[in-house]
Amino acid sequence: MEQIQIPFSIPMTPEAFKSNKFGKYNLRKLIDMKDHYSDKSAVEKILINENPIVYEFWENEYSGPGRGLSLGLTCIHPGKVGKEYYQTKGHFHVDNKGDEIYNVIQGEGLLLLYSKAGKQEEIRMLPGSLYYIPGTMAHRTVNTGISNLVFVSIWPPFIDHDYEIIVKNGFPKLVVEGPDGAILTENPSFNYALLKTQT
Ligand code: S6P
Ligand code: ZN
Repeated sequence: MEQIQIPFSIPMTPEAFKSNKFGKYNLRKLIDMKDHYSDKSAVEKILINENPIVYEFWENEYSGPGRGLSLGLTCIHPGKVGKEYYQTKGHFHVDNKGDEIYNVIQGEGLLLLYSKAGKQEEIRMLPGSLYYIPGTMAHRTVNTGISNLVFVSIWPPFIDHDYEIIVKNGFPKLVVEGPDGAILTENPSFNYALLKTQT
């Protein structure tokens, strides 16, 4: 990929990242996400007729000299699979390395976090707010609104993302539609014992 000239500026919108071919583009459609929803029959039902886009993100990994910063932009589309809202896969940073900053531009959502040591947290995401994610905590974002949830992320370069344990174990909480909007429920398939075998 072409190295971006530094310094630079770019509008914090999916359109700008798309038209500037800024960073590596990643598309996640429902078929890619089928292991990340607890209601498997709801996934299969949708896939009979369509394979909707759940989210897209652009990642610009810093690869220049010295200490740089990597950055990306994520756009989660609005929608649900059964009662569960559209969400990212979620990941750990390998070796618990590298904290991260999220800055929400548009939409509303929830940031789900947990650590292998048993700490967990769920934080509301709103435009104009900034979120500090410790490198020890897995993070997933959920779009609980009716428009795109768009946020910028900034992290130190050379971080590997670990998705494997999330595929097996999910997150401690599910975000589902309640009578008056999104609610958090316990994920019956989540097993802390499985995490104890991980470092
Ligand atoms: C990278 C950062 C984000 C996510 C993006 C997609 O450290 O946390 O750029 O990669 O939001 O989520 P996921 O879980 O599919 O990587
Ligand atoms: Zn991350």
